[in-house]
Amino acid sequence: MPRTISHDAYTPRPEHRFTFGLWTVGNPGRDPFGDAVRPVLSPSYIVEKLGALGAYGVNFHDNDLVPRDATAAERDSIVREFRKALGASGVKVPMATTNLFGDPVFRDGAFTSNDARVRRHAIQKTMRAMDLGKEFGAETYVFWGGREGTETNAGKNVIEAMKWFRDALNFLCEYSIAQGYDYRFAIEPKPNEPRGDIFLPTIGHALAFIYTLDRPDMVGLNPEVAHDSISGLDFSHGVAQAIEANKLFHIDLNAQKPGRYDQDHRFGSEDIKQSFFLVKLLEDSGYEGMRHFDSHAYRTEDEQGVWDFAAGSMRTYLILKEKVAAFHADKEIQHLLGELGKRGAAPGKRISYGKDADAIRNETFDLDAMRKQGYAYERLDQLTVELLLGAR
Ligand code: GLT
Ligand code: MN
Ligand code: MN
Repeated sequence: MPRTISHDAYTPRPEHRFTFGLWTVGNPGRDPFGDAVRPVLSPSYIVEKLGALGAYGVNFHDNDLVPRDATAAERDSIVREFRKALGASGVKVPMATTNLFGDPVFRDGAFTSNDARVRRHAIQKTMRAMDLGKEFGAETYVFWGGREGTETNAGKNVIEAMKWFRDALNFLCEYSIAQGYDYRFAIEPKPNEPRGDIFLPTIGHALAFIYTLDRPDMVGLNPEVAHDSISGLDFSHGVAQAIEANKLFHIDLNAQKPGRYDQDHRFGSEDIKQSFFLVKLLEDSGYEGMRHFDSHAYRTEDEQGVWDFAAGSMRTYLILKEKVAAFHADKEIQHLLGELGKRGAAPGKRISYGKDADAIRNETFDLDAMRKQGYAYERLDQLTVELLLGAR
């Protein structure tokens, strides 16, 4: 029986900036070991359903919308129909991207394939996909280099590959400017899968690479929860570093158990505390970008399970957002944070050589007292856990 949409404090609305990919809710459940378990949903139907659930937008790869072998006439009619569905539902297209991983031609990578013709084809495909995204007003353009990598280092010169990757992004930045597209490019790091090892595997690798580009200002990051969690990293640390560098252009939310394949589970379904600290970081930092759910329903599910998954992703985010407000309103938590704040502020929160050189050179420290004092993190963490468990 279809569930009715509940209207309460956790009802998603477009202003919450929740988005899904056509490939996420449209995921038919195919995996390396088994066939699809759900029928393919049309882009227009997906848009209608997402609009009804309160999502802000929908994102796509070129081939999620226009199949690889579509004729020009087919492309036009698909575009027309999709535009109609967007208009009727009010759903926006804030982000677009290119499928540079599905076609066998990309088996050795796209921008970093050892075959120069493949590299040029990847650039052409991306130019056309950028055109398509712009037809729907996309502002962010994601680069997930799923096939950029290796299984063996015997056949690839990674130093050369980095240069090819850079050339491609420089080229496409110029294309965006020349066309007046004004895209913001967002690189999405991932350590592995589908390649044995993927280039630019972490937020840090990607960040360093961005500053070697011709136009670093145009390029930022699209980090994904699952991709850092696969490697056992603390995702919110990477996101914080990206925010501090003004490079958080987009974010992919989902859930993942460390050390496994890329699970792309419903946001909040695995590590609640990590998810809470992530929502807290996004909300407290004033991040204004999209909250994109790059995840899909369990393979066990039928279509109803897909919409339960989508509604649940947004609902959990809003519940955690409320918990963030409760954290800020909790007197004991705030008292402990206040004490920490005092310690951090005296005798000066930030130092500089010009202002502090003499003072620090000659400062006398009460090391005995400093060595003895704890930080009360046990109590703070317990209070956080109690708050999340509903015991506060
Ligand atoms: C693919 C991948 C994701 C990327 C998408 C964008 S495609 O589903 O697993 O992490 O964000 O290309
Ligand atoms: Mn993923
Ligand atoms: Mn992703």
